[in-house]
Amino acid sequence: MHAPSPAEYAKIMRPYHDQGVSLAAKIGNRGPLRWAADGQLHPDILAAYWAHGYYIFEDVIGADEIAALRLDAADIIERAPVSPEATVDAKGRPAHGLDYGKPAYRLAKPLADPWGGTDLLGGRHPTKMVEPTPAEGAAEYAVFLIYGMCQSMPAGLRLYGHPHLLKIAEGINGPDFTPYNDAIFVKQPGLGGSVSWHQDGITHWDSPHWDAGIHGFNFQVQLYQTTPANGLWVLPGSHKQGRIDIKALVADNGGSDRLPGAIPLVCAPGDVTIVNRQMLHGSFANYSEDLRVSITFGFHRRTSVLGARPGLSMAGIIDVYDDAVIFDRSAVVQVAIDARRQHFQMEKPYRYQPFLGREDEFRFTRETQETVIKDYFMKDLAI
Ligand SMILES: O=C(O)CCC(=O)C(=O)O
Repeated sequence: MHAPSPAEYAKIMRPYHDQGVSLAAKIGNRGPLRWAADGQLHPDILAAYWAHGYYIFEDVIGADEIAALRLDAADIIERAPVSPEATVDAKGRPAHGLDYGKPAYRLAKPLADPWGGTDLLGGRHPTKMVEPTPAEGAAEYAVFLIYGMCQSMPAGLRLYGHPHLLKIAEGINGPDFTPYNDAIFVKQPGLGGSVSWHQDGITHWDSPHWDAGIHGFNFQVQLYQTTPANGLWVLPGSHKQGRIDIKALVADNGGSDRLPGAIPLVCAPGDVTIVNRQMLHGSFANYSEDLRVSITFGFHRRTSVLGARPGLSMAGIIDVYDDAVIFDRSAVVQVAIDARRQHFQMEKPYRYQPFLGREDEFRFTRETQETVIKDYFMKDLAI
């Protein structure tokens, strides 16, 4: 297929969008957060999540908090380097994050698929998405992903300690859950690249303990309205299928990346999705006029991580995830809980089981900014 223009691509995608939206409406799997009488996540929501592999929680993050997150996110998007090798932003200022232990940004060519068909990230994106031709005069690179929000964004750190989100993580992974990583997916209008179809999990597919929850789940907190054109798509139920032969699936679909049965996660600002990391999911190049900024962060069962060898970007960086590494990375959650407590004084903080009784050692202070938050993403628990 020749590379379509954004207008041609919009036409091609239209019927697929309509199909996906109507399928999503049939499944449901969305609504406000609901709690059971014992304060746990409502069992109906948990059952719906385990049945389909995703859930959309509506209106979880309040307008003021979304506004603060938007400001922080806009600031670091603006301060990105202009190219992968550059040390200055588009205004010629020193780029943000130059002193970080790992690059804070992943840039991509406009409307491109930077991972599809490559060996990157364990080769988990084996096929390439359609790459439309960007409009004339488009920037040479666009921000694709941003890492390290707990260090870069005060509102991002507070979000990481959100009591309702952490209670959801507890409901899915148990009270001793561990974090995974965080990354902000940015899809600027007419520039945002695609994320080729993939399953996130890497390490546990052949485990004798394999089940639908062994690779954890990811939140996405949506800062703007998401649409079928700029949003994340998932194949409902695919988290229960084991490792999927994505190449064969696309080949059987005549080589098209418009996989049948998939649905878009259409959200309002402040909605939060959970997506099982074993789900087949991906997103298309954002030819539309709508910005998407999705704050993405995941959580695991502790039993999945303890003793595991790291995968994805952490492969070869840490040998094995032992108690000490898990504790160090989990401390970010505890410090985030305290950063939130200091800011939202009327809110009841989440009580994180691994740190019960040690809260005073992990307050949000100048010291823990250095000892816990600085370069925390060098210890991501990636499996
Ligand atoms: O939001 C997107 O476009 C991609 C998200 C994704 O691939 C992930 O969370 O693993």
